Amino acid sequence: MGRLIAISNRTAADASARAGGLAVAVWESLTSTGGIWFGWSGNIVSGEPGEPDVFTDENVEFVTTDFTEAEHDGFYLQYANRVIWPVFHYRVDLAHFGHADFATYAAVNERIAGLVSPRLEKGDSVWVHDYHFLLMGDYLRRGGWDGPIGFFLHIPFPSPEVFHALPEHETIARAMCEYSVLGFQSQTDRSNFVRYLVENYEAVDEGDGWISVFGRKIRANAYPIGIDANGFAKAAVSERATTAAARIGRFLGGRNLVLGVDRMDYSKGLPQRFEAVGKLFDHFPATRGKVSVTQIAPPSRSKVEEYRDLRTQLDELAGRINGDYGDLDWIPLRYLARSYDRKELAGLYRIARACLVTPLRDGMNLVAKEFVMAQDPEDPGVLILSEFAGAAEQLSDALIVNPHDAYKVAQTIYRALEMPREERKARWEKLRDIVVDQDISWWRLKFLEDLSADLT
Ligand code: ADQ
Repeated sequence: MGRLIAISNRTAADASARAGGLAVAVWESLTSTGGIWFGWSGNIVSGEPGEPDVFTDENVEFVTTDFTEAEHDGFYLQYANRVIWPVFHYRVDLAHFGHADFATYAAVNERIAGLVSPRLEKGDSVWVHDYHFLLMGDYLRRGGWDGPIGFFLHIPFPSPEVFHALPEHETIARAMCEYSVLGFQSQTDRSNFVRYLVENYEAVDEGDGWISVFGRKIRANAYPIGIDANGFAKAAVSERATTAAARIGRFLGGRNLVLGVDRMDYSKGLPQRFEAVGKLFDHFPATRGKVSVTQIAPPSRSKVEEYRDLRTQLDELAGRINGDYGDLDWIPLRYLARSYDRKELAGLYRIARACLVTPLRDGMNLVAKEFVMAQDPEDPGVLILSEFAGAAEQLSDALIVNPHDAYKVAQTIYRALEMPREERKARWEKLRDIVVDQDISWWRLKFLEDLSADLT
């Protein structure tokens, strides 16, 4: 394979950002082949953006550009995060549609494509990431590039009926079909996309991922993203992890820990989860005083109104549950609105008796996989996983729940707490095998193999 050219909203230009899943995978791919990584610098400027910042680290060149205030607002805050994000997570009710914002979204895709096109050389492969750049392939084709372009969608692709709510659905779908390979997190997402093309544009699913549509053939497959599984298992027994576990252990005082770890986002189902916790203490009185639920949820996108509203809602719900059930020496539901270092999180996962991963919709959900890898093989905790997380397709040996059914979630938490060690071990071993086999390197190689097949 020749050079790899990656495009994502944020890059790992700052070495400390290379700890996250996506950043690690893209960085590994780029260093193994050499290449260029394009994206936003993270800066917002009041005038014109000026020349991009170009620098090299190892054999990777970074090309990052500032956004103007209008671009940051229309492209990032509005169209990406207040239109695509809610619609793709089935929350059409939260979308704020606006033609002007779509125009800015398209203009940013076009401007960044304009930085990429002149730097492309024969033999290169382009890999575009996520919902910020759905139109990138189209602009690169218009710029004259006819080599392979892959696209990976980190978030769900909604059912055709929901996708139709997007006023620009046809423009977006046609642009997506300019990619050579389209990657989705799950079979559900892939079949939603294909069904949309079949129902609207007489596409034909040719098998083995191939689809004929708009007079050409493209490839669409599910490539479930993984984590650095062995690295995470090591992190869970590091000194930092053990110290974090000991700190929370002092607070627990022998009680069982039920843990949640999420970015504070309405797709993660946090109010519904808190309601289920209330039902746990209500319907299963044996848990009162014996279980401590801790939810870690650092605020994200706090410039967006819906995210500020969520924060208020969670504060109220947690306050009410603690008011109703708490006692002088027991806080039933602790909610920490901050982030923790990866090793500290690993230590917390390891000490938890159960982990609540109950999003209403999620592309994959890496927390579920991290929790699995952090467990003590001799005494593992139980994963409670939403049927609406992409991870549920792979992790079917978790306790699978419908996050909207608060009573059932409460009952499942109780079941997890009562589960005999033998059953916990048997379930965990199956989960671990999948997370180890289908790790981050497996994901990257599987995608790049299909992308390079397009070169022949
Ligand atoms: P996210 O929506 O961010 O990712 P997720 O997959 O769970 O969701 O990844 C979150 C990451 O942030 C995990 O690595 C987790 O450890 C970390 N994290 C969460 N809370 C934290 C905290 N309090 N402190 C520190 N770290 C924290 C998007 C999609 C997902 C998809 C990923 C990758 O929405 O569906 O799985 O991209 O493709």
